[in-house]
Amino acid sequence: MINAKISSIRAMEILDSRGNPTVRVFVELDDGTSSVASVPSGASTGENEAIELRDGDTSRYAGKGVLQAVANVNDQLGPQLIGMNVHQQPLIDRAMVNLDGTANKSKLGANAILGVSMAVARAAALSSGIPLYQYLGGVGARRLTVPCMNIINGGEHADNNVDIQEFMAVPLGAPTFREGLRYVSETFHALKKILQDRGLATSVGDEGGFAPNLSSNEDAIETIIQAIEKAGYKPGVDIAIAVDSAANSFAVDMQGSYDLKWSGAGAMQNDDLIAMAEEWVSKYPIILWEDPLAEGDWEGFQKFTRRLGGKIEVVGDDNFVTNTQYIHRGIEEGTANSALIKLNQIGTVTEAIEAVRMCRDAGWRYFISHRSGETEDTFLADFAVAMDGGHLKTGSACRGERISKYNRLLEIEQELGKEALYYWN
Ligand code: 2PG
Ligand code: MG
Repeated sequence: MINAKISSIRAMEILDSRGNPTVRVFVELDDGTSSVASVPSGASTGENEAIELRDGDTSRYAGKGVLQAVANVNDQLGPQLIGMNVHQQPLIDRAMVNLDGTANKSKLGANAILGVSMAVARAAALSSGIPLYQYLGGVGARRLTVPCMNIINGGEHADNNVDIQEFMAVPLGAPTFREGLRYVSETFHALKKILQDRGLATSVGDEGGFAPNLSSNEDAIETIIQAIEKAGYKPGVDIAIAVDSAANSFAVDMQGSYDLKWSGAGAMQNDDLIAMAEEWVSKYPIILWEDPLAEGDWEGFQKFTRRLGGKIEVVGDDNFVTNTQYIHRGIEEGTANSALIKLNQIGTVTEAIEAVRMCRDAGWRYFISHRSGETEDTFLADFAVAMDGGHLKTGSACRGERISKYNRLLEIEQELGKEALYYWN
């Protein structure tokens, strides 16, 4: 119904994929529609992310409880929003931002605010009788996303000796999303076999990628290339590679000094990391590199982009934190040519859309992303199609909280039928 009004907003504490508490929000409308949304949570976070409110009460979940955030939804956000037209997403999100009143949502919590924001968007879509991707993206939203599947995990997401956090297989040569997902899932299984044959661990990290101890960071790339071939695909043609260094996690001072501590490669300056990346990009079919340097190393990032930005997508995550203030600086300074988009880094659906708009207007790309701590909520899949960016990362072909997004994308593609688009650009 076009004028449906919010009649109830309630929250509860649930668990995320790491077994840590997170917020789930239920919204009801006066036309009988009800919706639910759950909030993700990161591990390798940027300094300027919107604040995830945690109770700090060490007698529960080692201080990670979210009962205060839940109470903030029930007692503060809900009462403020009841009676509002559910279709006025920007107005609703603005009202929450104003009620919080801080620059980083630290008073009410970005987890509280985002839960409401997502549940409101979903309720509006349900009430209108149109799919969420179309509600958020309009009737032209029909481009599926290339799934950048994170098949080797390292850094803060695993307990192995790999410094680089994510190595992703990117099925850019597939004709459809469904086929792309098959290409990289088969590669994931081929990789498992290769690791088994080498006597390496096939246990997985937080995002479902394997987390073996390897002889070096580069070994991860070479092993993935073997897996692509073993699965019957051509590296660089059918499947390319994307990397997220999450360099904050091995930065010494955030200003250009690094210590590749897990692999034992040791101290490096930003120039060394850039030289390493240049060598890899010349040798391997790498098409995207996220957070090659730490969030405070703006100069290093700029140098990296000058050297490699013409060849690959250079994505800022921890430095931009889905915040137009920092993305704007990045655009001005040529820090990157793409921004990672994570809903909970900024805390409302409207502001995440603003970040996407800023990227588009600047001729940048944007890369839609899950968090390492996720739930079974599939909001991200619809959001990615709505934003029309063409690629997303949502983990490996393993772990239900990752698969739920892939399965939702399969549904969307099926629903769109012949009108579905799929391509890398
Ligand atoms: C990242 C993310 C998601 P986290 O660094 O890009 O893959 O990890 O959610 O731990 O910040
Ligand atoms: Mg990242």
